[in-house]
Amino acid sequence: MNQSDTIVALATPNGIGAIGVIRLSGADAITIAQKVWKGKDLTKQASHTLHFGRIMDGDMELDEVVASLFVAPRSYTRENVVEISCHGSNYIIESIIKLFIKNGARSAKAGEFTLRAFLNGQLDLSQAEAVADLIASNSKASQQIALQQLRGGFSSQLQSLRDQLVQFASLIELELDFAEEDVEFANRDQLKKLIHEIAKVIGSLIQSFELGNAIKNGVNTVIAGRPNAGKSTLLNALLNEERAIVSHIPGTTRDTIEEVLNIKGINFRLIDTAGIREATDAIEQIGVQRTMEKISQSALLLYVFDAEQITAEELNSDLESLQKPGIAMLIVANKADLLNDAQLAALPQNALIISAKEKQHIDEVKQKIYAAAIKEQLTGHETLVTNIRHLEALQKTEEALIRVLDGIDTVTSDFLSMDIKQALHYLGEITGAVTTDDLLENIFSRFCIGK
Ligand SMILES: Nc1nc2c(ncn2[C@@H]2O[C@H](COP(=O)(O)OP(=O)(O)OP(=O)(O)O)[C@@H](O)[C@H]2O)c(=O)[nH]1
Ligand SMILES: [Mg+2]
Repeated sequence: MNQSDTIVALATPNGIGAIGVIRLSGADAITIAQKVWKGKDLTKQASHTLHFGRIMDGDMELDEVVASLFVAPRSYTRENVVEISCHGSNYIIESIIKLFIKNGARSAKAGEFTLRAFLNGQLDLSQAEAVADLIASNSKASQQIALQQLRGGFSSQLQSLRDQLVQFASLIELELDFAEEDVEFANRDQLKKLIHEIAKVIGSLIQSFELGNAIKNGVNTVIAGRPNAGKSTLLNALLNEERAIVSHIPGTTRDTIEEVLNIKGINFRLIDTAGIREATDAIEQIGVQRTMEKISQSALLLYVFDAEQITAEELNSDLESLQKPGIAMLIVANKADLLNDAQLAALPQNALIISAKEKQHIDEVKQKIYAAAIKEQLTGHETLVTNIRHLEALQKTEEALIRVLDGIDTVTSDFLSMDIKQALHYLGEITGAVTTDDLLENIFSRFCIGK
């Protein structure tokens, strides 16, 4: 990717809208815009100003537009940037982009504006990734953590740890130069203390991934149980919408049904499933298989049973067979409206007693769902790791730190130096202090064009 080109792309979504915004960035952005511009001379205007004018293809007027001017380095990419707000017709947008290309710009690749912002020092890598997360955020909580990461909460924390470690690395390097004399510039006790400190931060960041991932990607929540337990009725009650077919015939739901439910800013992907039993036909059998697959891919299982019909043996055998490590289970006793007091008293202590049909205690189910996934109070300001790439780099950093600690009193400076460098390398991968072309390509190709 050539950094000196001036690039152009539509920054707003494809399709018809009231306006479309076309973004030009690069050394020649303003002069290229000026070539097709009828209005005040854009090359003579101050940064951060708006100008009304016309885009001309030769003598032909294409549109009346507003140009926003950002003069380097005071722009998102730190290059000259012109944003043209035109009328949102596909024809106009395409014609203007073509015109800019004819006059010396080239089409931007996915994420190229943000890549430039990163390469020009406007954002570090984890902040650049936060831009993509922010664009993709679809709930309050996911928007909040993306924003937190964009503000640099995550990277500044890592950066200061890394800086301290760099100091030690250089002292140890110095020892290498004096290898003959057996001197120790880097105080080993201080180094140990620092490594412990860093390892603690890294450890808690690694732990935060579970929650971070839940917030960013939603929590898979399966509703499962025997046929006719009222699973689909519960799904509908939770969504407050007649989404799934409900009937008195056991085996009504055959395929899985997925819908997103937002509880207090977190997205839960509710999955209603085919009732589990010895299937009576091939299609139902596939349905039951799917149920089992969905359960194994979930973070949370709502086990629903018909409190009027089920026997104690059936209940115990269900609970035993469905309990899986790593999957939280909520036990929901349904059809409470059909039970007398004695029957109610006989239900398991830990069961949530509800009537899906009468919409009784549905809010309690929601609260329990939320509490099962989100264990601590969210303030919106916590540093949470949401990105698999970061998680992997953190895990590798942790491994390298453990090697440093293991060897600190026994190995020679050169080995110690190697392990510290490894830790630095992986820490640097998160913020972008260490990058490779592959890594950048991988990250930015996932962005949308125009960002
Ligand atoms: N009385 C009463 N009936 C309920 C309740 N919940 C569901 N039902 C009834 O139980 C029957 C089965 O409900 P569904 O929601 O289709 O059950 P399901 O678990 O999805 O069943 P399958 O899809 O066949 O596995 C329907 O006739 C519902 O009206 C409840 O809380 N009280
Ligand atoms: Mg059903």
